[in-house]
Amino acid sequence: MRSKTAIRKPVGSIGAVVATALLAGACGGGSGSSSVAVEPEDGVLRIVADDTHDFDADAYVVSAGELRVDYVQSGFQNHTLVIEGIEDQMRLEVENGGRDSGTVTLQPGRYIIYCDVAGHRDGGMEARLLVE
Ligand SMILES: [Cu+2]
Repeated sequence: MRSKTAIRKPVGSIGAVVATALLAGACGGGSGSSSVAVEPEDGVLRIVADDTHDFDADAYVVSAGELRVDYVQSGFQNHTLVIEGIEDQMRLEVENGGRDSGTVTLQPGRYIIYCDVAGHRDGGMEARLLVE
């Protein structure tokens, strides 16, 4: 995990640029989401879903402890967001351009986030969540 320091903390600008770039490129379609790790901005981790059954990044990097997640659907379909193994702690649900947010408390480790709508995870709707 120590090698992660290079993309640590200048909270704000880097994440904003990455998120903007990902949104701008979101029409590329398919499973080709960026492998860039996205970090929270101002303590809020923003995750965007669309109608390609994919999240806006392959990996999200956050600090241990309480995390606020803001989940946005830029398309129309119904999607959820849960964390594997602790699905009971937080379940966000969006559709039709909407958003949902929630808070979860995380121990350090490697997690998988996914959408639990039938067939979506099998279609590639999962991503890594690294908690440092
Ligand atoms: Cu989904």
